[in-house]
Amino acid sequence: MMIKHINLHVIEMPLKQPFITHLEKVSKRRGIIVEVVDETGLKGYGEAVAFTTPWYTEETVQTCFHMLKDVLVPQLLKEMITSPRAFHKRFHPIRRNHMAKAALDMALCDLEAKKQDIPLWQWLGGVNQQVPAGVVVAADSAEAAIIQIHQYVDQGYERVKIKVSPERDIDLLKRIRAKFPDLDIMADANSAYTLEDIDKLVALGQFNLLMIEQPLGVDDIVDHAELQQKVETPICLDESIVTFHDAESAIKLGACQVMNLKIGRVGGLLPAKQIHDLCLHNGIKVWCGGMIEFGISRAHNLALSTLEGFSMPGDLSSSSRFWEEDIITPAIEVVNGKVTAPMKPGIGFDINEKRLEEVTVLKEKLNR
Ligand code: OSB
Ligand code: MG
Repeated sequence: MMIKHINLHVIEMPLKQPFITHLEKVSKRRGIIVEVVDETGLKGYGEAVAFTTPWYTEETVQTCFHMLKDVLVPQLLKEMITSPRAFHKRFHPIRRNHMAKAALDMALCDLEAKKQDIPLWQWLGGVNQQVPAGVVVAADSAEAAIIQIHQYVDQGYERVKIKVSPERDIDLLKRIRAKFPDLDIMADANSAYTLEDIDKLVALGQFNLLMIEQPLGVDDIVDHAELQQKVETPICLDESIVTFHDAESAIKLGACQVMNLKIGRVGGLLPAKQIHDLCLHNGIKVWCGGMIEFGISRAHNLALSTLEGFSMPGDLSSSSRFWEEDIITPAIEVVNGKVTAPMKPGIGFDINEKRLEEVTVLKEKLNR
């Protein structure tokens, strides 16, 4: 197999409602769809999940576009790299830029599974075809959050994640818990606290949360280990886990009981699977995190979430949670609280070509 060309589609879509955290208000989403085409015409798809500004990690749409167009894709085409494993081996010396790398990793994994004529989730070694769905509420008031949660509970979601910060936590959770006493709720702080806030973090124990995600520094592991000694609520790490070594360090120090795995943050499906295997071996629970992404990345999240260690609902919601119309067909749909991984080869979803065209703001075709 040879790769003939690679298309980069920069796309942009408005969100149905703004996604509000203490760091950023996201009202429209830009991203890059990577389309790898081989000589037989088979196509593999990936997505770069960085935002337009570096509020979540240091990468942006622009840095991903640059890395893909000027660094990764030309080398890949020149050296005729086709397998995901060879890709990671070749680009290991290139530092970070995980979301750019992950976009190509996803596309190559999709292509490889299609070549073998099997679903991506089976190619990865997945076992659970039905994946429990969870949804994130990132509203600007308790009233708005409660209205959204009612809708999501009606739609069958099995877990709700609430964005919190020192300015908006105890009172918000008190009001939500009063309305939903038995709901599986977790909180995500996106690094809004420090160890100085210990009293507040201990107080979160009263809400019977499944976990608190990334309470402390984005690159911290040591303070989280200290915090986990002092709070009842299980700690989940998101931003802090970028490499396999980070995961090893977190486990060694007891910094968390749970990890959020995001394909983009860790540099691809293969690295995500390696961290998954490590967690499974060490009794750390994992679930798949979302990036307000489009259907391509969500389809990859779905495939990853079928692995044995994904024992709790991730940020896996219907396409309609964020989008009027997604770029894949069929759209991702939560039915009875679950999403079913498709039996078609590769990611198992087709491109909604008309919609992709409609939302593309820039297209770059890169040839051998
Ligand atoms: O911290 O998990 C996060 C979205 C963008 C950036 C960071 C995070 C999120 C989410 C997931 O919370 C939202 C989703 O895609 O469902
Ligand atoms: Mg998070």
